[in-house]
Amino acid sequence: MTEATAIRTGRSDELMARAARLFPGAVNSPVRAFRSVGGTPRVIERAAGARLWDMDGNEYIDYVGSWGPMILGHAHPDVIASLQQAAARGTSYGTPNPLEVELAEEIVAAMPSIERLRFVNSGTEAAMSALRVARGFTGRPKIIKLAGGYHGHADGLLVRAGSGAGGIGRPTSAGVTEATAADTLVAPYNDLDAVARLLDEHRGKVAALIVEPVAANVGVVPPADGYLAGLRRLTADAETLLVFDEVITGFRVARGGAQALFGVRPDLTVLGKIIGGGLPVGVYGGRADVMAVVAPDGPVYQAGTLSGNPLAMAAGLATLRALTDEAYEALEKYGAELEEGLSEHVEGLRVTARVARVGSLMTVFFDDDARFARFFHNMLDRGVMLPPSQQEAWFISAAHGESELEQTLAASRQAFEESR
Ligand code: KE4
Repeated sequence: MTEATAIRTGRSDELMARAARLFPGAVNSPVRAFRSVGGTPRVIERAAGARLWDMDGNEYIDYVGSWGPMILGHAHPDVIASLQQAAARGTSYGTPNPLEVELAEEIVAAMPSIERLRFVNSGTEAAMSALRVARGFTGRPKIIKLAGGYHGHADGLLVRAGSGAGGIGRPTSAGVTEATAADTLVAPYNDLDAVARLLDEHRGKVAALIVEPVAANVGVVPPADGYLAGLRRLTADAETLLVFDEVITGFRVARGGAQALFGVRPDLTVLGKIIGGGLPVGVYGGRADVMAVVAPDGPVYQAGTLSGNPLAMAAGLATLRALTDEAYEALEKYGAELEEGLSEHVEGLRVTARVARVGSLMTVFFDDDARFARFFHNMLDRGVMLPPSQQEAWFISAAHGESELEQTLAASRQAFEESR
């Protein structure tokens, strides 16, 4: 469907009208609402491989990938089979279970910096818990985050956040008290001097610095050369814990995440998305001496009814086990070819845009949001579903292949022309 031939049966719109009477913004997460691109979100009825189908029967190549988890593509047979087997044994026990142990062992094998970990149910919960652990371990009150970094919606992290929070233009979300925000210090991303100044001004007070080792909630912005190593050095000198938020990059930019790709060992790591294979999951973990403060061993409390849930563990395990070297090679090959094709269109058509990529994470940056919005809808109407925000990354899956590449590049050539 490279011509703009969207089918309208009204089924998607009817569902959205009902949703509007139930959910704020008719959605269960703000960025899905199309607010920064306009128009009405499509209601997706099913997905398989690299594609989605909406309630009106339109087919889309998917670059949202559920915001990261679907690195294998949708409805991967191993994941579905694993989920069916797990579900037949019951959906949740609230007790230790074998799958949580097996998934934890896969994670630790890939990320040796994680010596002990705890499963939770979202990236938000993982980041929030990691910072409570850092404060409990160090006895210090402050944290440093980077402007545009998004680490979920815990109060203290909704300060100069990216993703949907950045888009709403408020430096701090309503409902977050000034007192809470006061313990969150913010430095510009990729600016080591600014971090050094904060650590010096607040000497002995900073429990942790949390960073997305590849910024992906302001679009994709790789770390400057030496930046992550510089953060490692500065935080070690200040006895501040370095927390890598690898909810997006973990098992995405490399099997060992950004910490493997860039060779920097954090004290704590936050994971989510891919390790759950599309089911609710998060992990926080790291140095054994730091994690020793977590209840019931230590005084830092954290708990969760569905933590280590067998279904999420089963989907995560099947996903990590299917992420072979060949899968990573395919992800890199597709990402490189898509980046090259899009860049050729940008240069050939003299479009004011640029392409940024780290592995299978990508963003096309336009010089203004209105142009991005036009590009987004031109692509959507040609059967290519991009993340509906300039702040978000495109997520490529191992299921994206030659036909998706050809269709995406054909659609983008026309979409670039029409968005000028
Ligand atoms: P969740 O609580 O949404 O599982 O994870 C929060 C989170 C933590 N850290 C990073 C680096 C993240 O990107 C996220 C969530 N990512 C957004 C998209 N950029 C999720 C999509 C949404 O909010 O609907």
